[in-house]
Order: sequence, then C-alpha cells, then structure tokens
Amino acid sequence: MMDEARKAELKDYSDKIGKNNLVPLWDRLKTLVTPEPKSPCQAHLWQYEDIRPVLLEAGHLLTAKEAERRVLILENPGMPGESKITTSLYAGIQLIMPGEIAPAHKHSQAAFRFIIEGSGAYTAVEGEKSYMRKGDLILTPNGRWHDHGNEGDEPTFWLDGLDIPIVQFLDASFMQHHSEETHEHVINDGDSLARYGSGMMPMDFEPVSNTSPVMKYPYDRTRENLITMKEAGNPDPCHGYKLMYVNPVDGKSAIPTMGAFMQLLPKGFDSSAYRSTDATVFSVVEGTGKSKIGDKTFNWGPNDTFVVPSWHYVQHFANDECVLFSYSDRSVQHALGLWRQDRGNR
Ligand code: GTQ
Repeated sequence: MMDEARKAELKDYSDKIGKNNLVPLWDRLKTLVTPEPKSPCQAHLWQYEDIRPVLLEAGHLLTAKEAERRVLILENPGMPGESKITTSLYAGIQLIMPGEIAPAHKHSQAAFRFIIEGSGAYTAVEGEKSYMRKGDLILTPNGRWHDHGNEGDEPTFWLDGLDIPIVQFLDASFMQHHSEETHEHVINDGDSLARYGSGMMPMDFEPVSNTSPVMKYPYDRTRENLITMKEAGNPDPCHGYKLMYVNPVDGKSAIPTMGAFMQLLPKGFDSSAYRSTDATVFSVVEGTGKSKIGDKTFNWGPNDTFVVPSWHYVQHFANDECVLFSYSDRSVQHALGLWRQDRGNR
C-alpha cells in the first residue's frame, strides 16, 4: 500500500505535467489495456411494436424530403447521445411513405438496408434500382449516389446498418447532395445479381472497388439456401444454419467495413453459448424465441432488433423455426487480425 505522502506526491506530479497536456500512463494502463473486452455497449432489445407507431407518427410530422432520411436511431442505452448501437456501428429504422422520395446524396459511410415491411419502395444506387421486399438485403457501398423512393401504396420500413462510428473514429467523412432529387436510374432491378451474384461473372470483369458488385441479395434465394442446408441436417451447435453475405469477387464480406449474416434456427433449437469480439446487431425475420445475453434474457419476435455486445456469451432458443439477420464489424476485426471467438467450452 502506498502511503498518503507518496499518493499526494504523485497527484502533484500528475497535476503539474497535466498543464503541458501530459498524462502518466501508470494511472491509465489498466483501463486502456484490459485483459478482455470491457465495453460501454449494453445488451438491449428494441421491439418493433414500440417503433412502428411512433415512426409512422413521424411520417405525418415531416416529409422524407424535409428529413432527408426519416429514421429513428436505435441508440445503445450504454452510450447515450452517441448515435451508436455498438461502439463501432450505427442502426436506425427508416420509413418512406407512398409517393415520397428521400433525395439523392452520397457519403463515405457504407450502408446495409435490411427490409422489414412494405412493398413497392426502392433504393437506387449509382443508377441501379432495387425494389424492396421483406428480408432482402440491399447494399449502399460508400461514395455512391443513392436515393430511396416509394412507388407503392404502403409505408415501407427497413433497418439501416451503417459504419458511421467507424468513419467518425477515422475522421474520414465526406458527403454531398445531388443537384437533382434523384440521380439517373438507368439499370434495372436485379441486373447486378444476374451478372455477378449467380455463380458466374461477366467476361473480362475487373472489380472497381473492394465492395460487392451485387446490389441486392433477395430473401427468397437466401431463405431457399438455408432451407436446403436444414434439409441436409447437422446444424452448427452455436449458429444453427448460418451464411455470410459475401462479395463474389473475393469471398470476403459484401461491404468491407461490416459483415452481414443470415441464420436459420430449427424449431426447438437451443444453441450452445457463444461469444466473439464483434458486437452483433440481430434483426428477427421469422419466428419467435429468446436470447440469453450475459445475464439478461430477451424474448423476441418478427421485426424486433437486439444487440449482443462484444465478448458477451449469447445463447438463442427458437420457439418456432426462426430466421435471424445480423451484422457486425467482424470484417474489420478480421482484416486487422483482432477477431476472436469462443465457442463456449466452459
Ligand atoms: O439512407 O442514406 O439511417 O445517409 C443514416 C444516414 C440512412 C441513408 C441512415 C444515411 C442514410
């Protein structure tokens, strides 16, 4: 134990050097270099029934044009004011009303659009229009013009997953508005999927970026793949039947800054405890169940969103056959050699 006199001496020292913007590492080392991840991110569940009515209310409060994007941010209760769902990721639920257009812009941040409800709306990315249906994943790679529109007669809701905190951390944000409300839509729905996402590639194809050239991963295909896997049997004890959305050019994550996944849990599936260093956002597509995250348990159903912080054990239980979408910063951690998992051999 340090005596009072030495404590005062060290405090005086630290106060003195503080005036020159210097800080003793010995006061900070324990919180900076932790034996394992220690996150401000908390496990949390957002029920769709709490979001939908208030977002619809915003649908009458302001137009998509006024808002630019009519979105409710899912803000982690452990990081109030930070617009983050995990320390590295952003999540929001976006609404576009029939007849509306969310005007064209482009930015350094990349986005996943995971469709929750509605039909007849689209996202157009660098000329390619992708119509939205429940369970579809649509990419907005960074730096590409994009606008959203609703040509149908139903309000359309989707989950926006963006790498906003990563870009913020790196101080690399640029954004620009288009001179027109929409940019030019010259490519048909499904074009990039046909060219790049069907096990074939155009002759002499040269990728222009490290992002997937496929703009939409339709749910009917994803679901069919998971069902085929289920029929073959042998689920992974931690994940059930789980696939990652990849860039067909290199087999890596479809978007370099975020990984996205879809998994099927058979009815009654009780997963083994699992933890990994990538805090993960889940969106329930089908079925009801519950997840034990650390020492909390959350009951979920279709369209609910929940977050599992880094290095927290998670165990899912499926009441029915369940389909879960998820995304995380796993691709970033992989690229940097930081990612770790623990398949629960406790
Ligand atoms: O649709 O471009 O949720 O720029 C946040 C920022 C959506 C979008 C968000 C955005 C967008």
